[in-house]
Amino acid sequence: MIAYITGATSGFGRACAKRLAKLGYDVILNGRRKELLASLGQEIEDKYGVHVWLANYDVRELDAVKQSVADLPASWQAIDVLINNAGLAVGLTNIQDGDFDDWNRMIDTNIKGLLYVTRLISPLMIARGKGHIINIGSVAGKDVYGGGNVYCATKHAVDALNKAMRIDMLAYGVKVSQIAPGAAETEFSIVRFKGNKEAADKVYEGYKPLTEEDIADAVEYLVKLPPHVCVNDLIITSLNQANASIIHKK
Ligand code: NDP
Ligand code: 8X3
Repeated sequence: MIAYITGATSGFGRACAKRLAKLGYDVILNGRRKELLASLGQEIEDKYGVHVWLANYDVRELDAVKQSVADLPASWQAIDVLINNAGLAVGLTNIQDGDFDDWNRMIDTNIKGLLYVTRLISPLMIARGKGHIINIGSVAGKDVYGGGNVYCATKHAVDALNKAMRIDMLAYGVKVSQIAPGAAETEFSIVRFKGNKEAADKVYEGYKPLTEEDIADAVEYLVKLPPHVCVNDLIITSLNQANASIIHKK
């Protein structure tokens, strides 16, 4: 069994990579930070005794994605699970104050990157008549919140693409599932607030947010389902969060 995880150097991606390795999957790890990728790969090999392939590229770079997939040895092309996880929010401002570069980073990573990887990996699954694509969306793909405009739009796009992929893969035995998490304490807010840890910490004050392990639990549940069962969409929040904009804080 082989799992391909984008954005594996941190947060959900890292936890899912470890969890799938624990379940016996050989893992293909993607991310931009080469050292983190290498150390995670070593840790996984040492701890779980599975094989690891490093796919060190930026999902926004189509040529790099193509090259990396083309470089996969035949034995690594039998991918059973693809987790489209690489993504980010950058900034939290009203549209009229928005930063063009922030918008491009989110759109290029969260939408176009997910499309590039899916376009190149899904034919490998179709050729084998099986596979499972798990898209990491967000509650921000179900609702919007102040200042979240472009990030929310990218996650609404993931929500739409998840539904569309489900239709497109239907005849080929390939499952498509979305996990749409609420607030989880990872590097997400540090990235959103461009390294401002104080602003990032405030997001998680006054309640217990989700953890990366909670999302790994959901992935484990999805990949363990019987072959005839496909969960199409899974919204997961902490006890204190009702939707993208309402969190009950003490
Ligand atoms: P982290 O910031 O902890 O992890 C993001 C991962 O994405 C990192 O491994 C990063 O690796 C990778 N990444 C970012 N840009 C690129 C790129 N251009 N190419 C390749 N990899 C990239 O955040 P999370 O784990 O929280 O986020 C994972 C996903 O979950 C994202 O899609 C996010 O939108 C979504 N999400 C997060 C929620 C949260 O509250 N935390 C809630 C709902 C959804 P590197 O920097 O090494 O490239
Ligand atoms: C990430 C969580 O709170 O920005 O998708 O919607 S949130």
